[in-house]
Amino acid sequence: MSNVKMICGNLPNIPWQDKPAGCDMPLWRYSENPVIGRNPLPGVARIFNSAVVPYEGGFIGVFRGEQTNGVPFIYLGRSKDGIHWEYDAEKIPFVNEKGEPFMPKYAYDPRLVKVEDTYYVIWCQDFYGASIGIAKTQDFKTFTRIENPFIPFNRNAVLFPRKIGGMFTMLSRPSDSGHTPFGDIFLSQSPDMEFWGRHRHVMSKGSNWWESVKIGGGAAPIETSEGWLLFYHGVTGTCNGFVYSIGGALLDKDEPSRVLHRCGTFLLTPEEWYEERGFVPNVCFPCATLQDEETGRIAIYYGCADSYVGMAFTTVDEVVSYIKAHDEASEEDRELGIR
Ligand code: BMA
Repeated sequence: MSNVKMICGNLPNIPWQDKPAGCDMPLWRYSENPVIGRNPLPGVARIFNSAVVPYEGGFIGVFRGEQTNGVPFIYLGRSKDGIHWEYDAEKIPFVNEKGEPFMPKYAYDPRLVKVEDTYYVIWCQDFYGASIGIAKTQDFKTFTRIENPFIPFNRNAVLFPRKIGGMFTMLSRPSDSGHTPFGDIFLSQSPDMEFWGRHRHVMSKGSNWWESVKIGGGAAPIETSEGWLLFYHGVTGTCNGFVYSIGGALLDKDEPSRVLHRCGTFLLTPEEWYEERGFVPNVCFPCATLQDEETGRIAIYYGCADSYVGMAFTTVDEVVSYIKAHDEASEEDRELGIR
């Protein structure tokens, strides 16, 4: 039993490995990483930055597949254990509300979040500039696109797993047309997943060096007795390019644009060959977690070097106490975020 309670239901078959002896960080990597290697299916050179949920006693996921023509798209995968995956050969066939084919030009960095009885796939796509696309499904057979939530430019949209104050709630990072040289996390709400407003600022790119260039939502926040636990990515710039690390924060339960605690150090940063070496070196990009209320276990899925998928583990007690012990939330982070 954990001291900090997650409100997420039990998942006894969560993928899991105990913390190795000698590890003094709050997250530890799966010893068999990466769990998805190169050329995972015909026509797809790399899978990374992908999201999974429990489904029908096993797991299902939406995977960023970089096709051999270089264009990213989203593929559906299924797994019995959350570690070994089988993919549909074809891209997810998105349709519009009339049931007609409606494919984005490209789609990347998908998240997958269940709210009430519906699963939402959220991704980055072209909407006369980079922005966010969303589709809903209840059976993982029909994926119906709904209205794009934001005008360009925007990235890293992450939906909360339940309505807050009766509203769907989403994090995102307004951005520019390129490889954004700036970026804070904002929050928006909607009564119906169509009209988005009540925009709030959540967190600024850090004064901490490891996240000094930009930050972006990662996995769907996990509801805990200490607030919403958010794993996000923080980016720094070096003379050899960006470095993406995983950070952690706790957001207020009822007003999640207020940051309660924000870890001043990264939770995980590129160290292993599959994180440091690849199509884009030095990238750890979290997109999903699985969690088990009973044991407090959390499994994190993260993209590695834009080439692989890796997994890392922690417990809610361990990560929450680490975030609190290294809390460096600023006054601005703690505000409601409206001016
Ligand atoms: C970001 C996104 C991610 C990618 C990262 C590193 O802007 O495009 O998909 O993992 O850059 O290349």
